[in-house]
Amino acid sequence: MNRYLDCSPEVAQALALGRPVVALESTIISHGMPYPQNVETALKVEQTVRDNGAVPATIAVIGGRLKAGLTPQEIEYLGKKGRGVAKASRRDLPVLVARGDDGATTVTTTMIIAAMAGIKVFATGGIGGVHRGAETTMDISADLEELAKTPVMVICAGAKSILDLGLTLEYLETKGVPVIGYGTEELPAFYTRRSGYKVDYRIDSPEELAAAFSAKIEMGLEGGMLVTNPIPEEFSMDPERINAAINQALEECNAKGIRGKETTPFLLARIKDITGGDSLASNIQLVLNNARLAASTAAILSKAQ
Ligand code: PSU
Ligand code: MN
Repeated sequence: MNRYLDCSPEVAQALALGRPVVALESTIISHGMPYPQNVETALKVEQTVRDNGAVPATIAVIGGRLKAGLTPQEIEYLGKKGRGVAKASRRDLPVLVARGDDGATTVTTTMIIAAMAGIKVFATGGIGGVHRGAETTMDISADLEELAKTPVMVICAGAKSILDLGLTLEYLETKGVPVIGYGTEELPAFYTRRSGYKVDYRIDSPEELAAAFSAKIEMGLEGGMLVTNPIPEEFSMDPERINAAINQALEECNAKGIRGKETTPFLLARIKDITGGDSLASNIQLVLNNARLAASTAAILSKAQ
């Protein structure tokens, strides 16, 4: 264990005993949803992980410490401070840690810290990817590089069409990251179950997810695995309505000249406002759905140890 990492007592004990643990990210808390729904959701996601037989490890940087497992007070702090907490990607960790600052961890840094702690499964909402127009902006999320490098299974609801989904899949193919559809052959598009793009493989059970991930690790192939789990039908949104909101948010983003790490949080917040909060309700449900699958998969992986 490295000297910058603090596992909570519960997470440390579960890992020492080989019990299932599921990593959860904190950018979704500080930057992905408004207060107080962000805190309520983060606590509900933790409870869902517990109800399905695993220990939740919400990950963040607090006072320069890499934290795996937060107290409810720490979750409240990150949620209330919201965008006042730095969005921390791989490049941000050295200075944040050296200065003793706080950071909300993205998919990238949650994977990094999960791997340091020895956590294999991570549930979230959506991942970053290749942005539309990346051929000129070069805006490609560090999440894709991390999936190529770090051995963590990331369970998400696909990617939002704020991204170029086709280029995102091409990038993952180049980097050797398996893209799995859970119960589907089609890449889900976060708010909707369909995108028109195919995943690499369809897998229908947590057992098979665990087996594929174990095979990858045991063969010494570096990097993670991306599991895309479609939003439950009853919570999915009308594709025309959500795509109109996404297009409007993208136009505003371009008109305002927003760039770099601000792009994704800006788009997420605008989509929520334009849809009058309906997208937030869907967002919460898909995260809970991913937490359930992650807990079941982590339970199988820990039995196989
Ligand atoms: N996409 C979502 N919800 C999110 C994010 C992305 O649908 O909350 C967050 C995640 O933390 C992800 C990060 O890792 O945004 C990607 O940011 P960027 O595009 O700047 O790499
Ligand atoms: Mn970016």
